Amino acid sequence: MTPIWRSTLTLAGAASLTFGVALSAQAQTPDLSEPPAIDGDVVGDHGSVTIRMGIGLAETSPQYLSSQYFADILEERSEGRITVNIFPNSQLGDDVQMMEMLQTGTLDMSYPSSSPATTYVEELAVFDLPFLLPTRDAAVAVMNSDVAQGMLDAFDGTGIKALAFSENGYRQLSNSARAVESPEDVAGMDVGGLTIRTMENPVHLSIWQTLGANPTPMAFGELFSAMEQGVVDGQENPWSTILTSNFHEVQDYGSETRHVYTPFIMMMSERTWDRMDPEYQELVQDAARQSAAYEIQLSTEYDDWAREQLEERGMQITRLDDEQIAAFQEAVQPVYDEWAPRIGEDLIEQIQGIVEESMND
Ligand code: TK8
Repeated sequence: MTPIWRSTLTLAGAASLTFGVALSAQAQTPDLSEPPAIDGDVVGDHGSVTIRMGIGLAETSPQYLSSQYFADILEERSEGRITVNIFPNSQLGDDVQMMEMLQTGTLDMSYPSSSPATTYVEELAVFDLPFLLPTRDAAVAVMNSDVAQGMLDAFDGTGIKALAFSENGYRQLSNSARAVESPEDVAGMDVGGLTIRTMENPVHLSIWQTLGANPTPMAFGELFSAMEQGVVDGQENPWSTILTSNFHEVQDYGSETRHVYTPFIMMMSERTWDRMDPEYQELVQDAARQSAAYEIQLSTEYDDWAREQLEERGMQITRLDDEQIAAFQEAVQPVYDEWAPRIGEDLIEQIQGIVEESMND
C-alpha cells in the first residue's frame, strides 16, 4: 500500500513541502542556485495560452524546479498571457503514456527520459549504452552537439516537438536484498539474480540480463509500490531521484555504479506547437533551452548531496573503486556487441569523438 501521505504529495505540491519539513528536520533540497535572471524581450499579444505539462518526478526534483523556471520565463515574457501548469509525480501518466498524449494532443508538454523515447527516434538509444559518457562535462558536450540537435529534429512528424535535452543523470543501483559491489552480487550465484525494474527500453533490459539480474520493465509511477510490495528487489536511477522519490524508505542498499547517463528531453505536443504564433514558439524554444541549462546545474548540485542524504537516512551505500567499475564495464561488453551494430557504429564513433574532445579541453 502507498502510504496516505504520499498521495498528499501528489495532490498538493506546496502543502507537501511543508508537510515534509514537519516530518523531519532534514533539508528537502541542497543549497541550490537561484534561477538566472529572466532576460529577453516581452513578446507581442497573440492571445492567452495555457500549457498543461506532466512530469514524472516530485516537487523537490531538479526537473520540477527547473520546469517552474520555464513557466516563470514564459509568464514574464508574455506579460502573463502564457501560463504553464505543472503536474508532478507521474500523476497524468508515465513517460510512455504522456508521450502518447502529446501525439494525440491531450497533453501539451512532458519531460521524459530519452530511453523510452527511442520508440520515436531510435538513435537516442546511443545514450543507453553503458559507460559511454565518462564525465558530466562529456555528457553535456554531447547533449549540446549538432548530433544531439539532429536527434531532437528527428522527432518532426511524430506528433512531438522535442525542445531541449537536460540531465536525468548517472544511474545508480539500489535494492532491498543485499550490498552490491560486483556483477556477481547482482547475479547472486547461489541465491538468484536481483529482480530489477528497468525503464521501458531494450538496451536497459539487455544490460541487466547480461549482468545476471531478472529485469522487468515497468512504469516509473508504479515503482515505489512495486518495491514496497517486494514485486521487484530494486531499480536504478540517479541519487537525486532515489531521494526525492523516497525510495530509501523501501531500499536498504545503494551502489554507485554510474552505469548509464540518461538525459531528459523537454517535449511539446506538435498540435500545441502548431497552434501557437511563431513569436510564442520562439519564446517557448528559448525558455526550454534556458530552463534545461538550469536543470543541469540543479542536478549537478543535487548529486553528491543526495547520496549523503540517503546515507543519513539509513541507506547503506557502496562506493565502487575504478577496478570494481571496470569489472561491471567488462561484464556488460556483450551489450555493446549486440547493440552497436543496431544503433550504428558511425553514430557511436561520433559520440566517442565528442567525448574525447571534451576530455582534452
Ligand atoms: C521520470 C522518469 C524517471 C526515469 C525512470 O518520468 O523511469 O527510471 O529515470 O526518472 O523519466
